[in-house]
Amino acid sequence: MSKPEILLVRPIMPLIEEGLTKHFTLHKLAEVGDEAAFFREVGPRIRGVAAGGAGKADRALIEKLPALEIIANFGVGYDGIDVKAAAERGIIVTNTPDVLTGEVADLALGLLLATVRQIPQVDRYLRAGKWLEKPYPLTTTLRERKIGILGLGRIGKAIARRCEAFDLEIAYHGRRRQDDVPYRYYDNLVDMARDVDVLMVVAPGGDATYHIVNEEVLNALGPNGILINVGRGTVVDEKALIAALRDGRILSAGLDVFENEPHVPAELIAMDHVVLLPHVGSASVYTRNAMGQLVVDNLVSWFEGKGPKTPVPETPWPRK
Ligand code: NAP
Ligand code: 8YV
Repeated sequence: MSKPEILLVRPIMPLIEEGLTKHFTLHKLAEVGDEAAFFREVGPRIRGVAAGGAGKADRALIEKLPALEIIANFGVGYDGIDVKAAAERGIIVTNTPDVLTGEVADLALGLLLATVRQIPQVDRYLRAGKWLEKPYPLTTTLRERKIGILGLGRIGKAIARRCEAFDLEIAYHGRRRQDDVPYRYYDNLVDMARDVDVLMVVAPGGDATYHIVNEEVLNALGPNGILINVGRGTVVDEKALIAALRDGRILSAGLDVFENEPHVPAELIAMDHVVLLPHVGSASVYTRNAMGQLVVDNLVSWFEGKGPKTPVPETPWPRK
């Protein structure tokens, strides 16, 4: 029997490519010259897609693949997949939850500490020889700060556990109260922002969260407030954030994600009171390998008839 045919939307880590090659016939969209001819001739045979990061699977792509059964996303956030278009066709979408939770939570705490104590700025100061002239100015502190977590899911809870060890008072906002957590719930994001002085964003992207951290939320966070975003760039209105940072309406920000990655606004790059990371929350060899293996395992399991390992809630398995 011939191997199932899989489409790689973008170049993907070697571990995934090698893992998939053992089981499937791979087609790489990035290496296709004439895409129209490819979709006409090969498209009808494609049964699986591996996507993630810049490799999006939108409705237009899904519509070109009439035999598509499964889209395996590299990443827990799947805002790059048109999950509605997939669900309408009964196509399963999988993501990579849990295996990256601790790594991203570690990075979130690192970014919080780096932002509060200005660790990258202090490093730059030493390297520039300025310590020889005078000590670095005193910084703000994490002591006595309250943290509000926007998106108390798997990663949000792992961040909260780490914040407990730092003696931070913790609150959260999401669409619903969670009865099994000891933290204060806010059903209104502006109210939470007013009561905390660190807003930690770890919510998914997509239409429902687009720009929910807006000017009103940032003003409520206030002049001592710090915004950390490890969720998705689209959750924060980046223009409003730049204005709030420029005008001193919030103190600073630590950002791992941006609205239009990998493009970061020049205004942010020019600011010395922000810490900017190139979307590295899960970016260790250990964790990226685990994510990659889960992409392979989902596709292999599906085509062995054992169902997907980690389907997203919108395309449950067994189907409802
Ligand atoms: P998760 O377990 O699904 O948690 C997501 C949380 O967001 C849930 O608690 C949910 O609570 C909340 N949420 C969802 N929609 C919301 C809305 N419209 N308004 C307010 N809250 C909302 O996901 P996870 O595994 O923790 O991952 C979270 C996100 O982190 C991913 O989607 C991804 O975007 C991001 N991420 C970033 C990196 C990085 O490298 N920086 C790495 C991994 C993940 P309710 O259901 O109660 O609303
Ligand atoms: C990845 C992420 O860097 O899992 C996610 O949602 O944002 C990160 O772990 C990304 O998805 C892979 O490009």
